Amino acid sequence: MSFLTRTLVALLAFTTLVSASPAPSLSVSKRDNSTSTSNSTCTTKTQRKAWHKMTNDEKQAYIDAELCLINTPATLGFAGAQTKFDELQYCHVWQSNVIHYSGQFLPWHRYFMYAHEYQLQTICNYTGGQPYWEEVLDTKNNSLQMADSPIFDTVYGFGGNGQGDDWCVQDGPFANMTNHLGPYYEISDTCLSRQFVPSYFSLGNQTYIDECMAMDNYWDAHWCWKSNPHSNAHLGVNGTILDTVASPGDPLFYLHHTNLDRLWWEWQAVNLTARLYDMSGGNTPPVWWLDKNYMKHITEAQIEGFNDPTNHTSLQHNLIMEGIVPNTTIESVMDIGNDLLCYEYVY
Ligand SMILES: [Cu+2]
Repeated sequence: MSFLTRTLVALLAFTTLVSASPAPSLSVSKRDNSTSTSNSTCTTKTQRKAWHKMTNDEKQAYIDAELCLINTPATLGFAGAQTKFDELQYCHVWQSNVIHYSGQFLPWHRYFMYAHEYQLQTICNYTGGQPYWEEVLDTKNNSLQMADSPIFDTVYGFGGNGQGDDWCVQDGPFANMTNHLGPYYEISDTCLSRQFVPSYFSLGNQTYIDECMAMDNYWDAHWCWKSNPHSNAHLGVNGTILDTVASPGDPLFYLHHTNLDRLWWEWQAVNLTARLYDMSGGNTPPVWWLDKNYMKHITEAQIEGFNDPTNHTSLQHNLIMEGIVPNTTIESVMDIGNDLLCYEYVY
């Protein structure tokens, strides 16, 4: 597949999500400012901050830790994975056919962000929390201010747009980095690429966030979150992060999905009684969707690994992390303030 073909395939996949977005609702729930959680004994929570509001020292510490993961040799023996950063990407590659278009979409990615944060802390001595990219700050008045975002700073950010025929990123801390996995399931060396499409970035604006906040059950909310607020950075940044299988090859992936996690948590926090453990959805995406995204068909072993016997996603559903962190259930990641996750979002 050529770069252009891959881009078109991925574009088609995300565009489907966008067009499948539910109709806007008129009522908007107010967010409960309390971030209190139930059954929690964790006391010192990891603080997750917006990149826009971090100090330069905090940003530098995160960038250094991410570069450390990128430069630390792999240990788990995954095919093609040369570094600890690659191992995380490998985990997403091989789970990609069950973690999108399914009930576990939000909880799996929540736990994946935790796994990344945990590795930064335990392997690379990072003492902060996983930052998030508060994308709505870059979409004021529905017009794109993406290129001006501090997220793309060439010193205290992730570098800017790609350049040249292959749209390789050539500035910033991750300039000329090599991905060893992808595109899709391939094992090959490629550059980190970005090819901004400014018009898509407005999908992260407040209108679309309000639309999702107005949903009153997990299925509707999850479908809404994964549509516009989720698609915005994948489509708008484009390149590596648009690859539905190998997207964690762009370090920005972790800031984008942590923002999505924050939005889901905000939605949960509006009504913890009803939403803290609200879960639903199917365990497996439709075959036509897998085919359209060039994803592998789901195996019996994968289905057995769910430990969730019907095709209705339950709290007992297993989240598979390939040994990077122990597998756990959806139930154990529903509350971000519990003993396992023990983090909070700082505004
Ligand atoms: Cu994903």
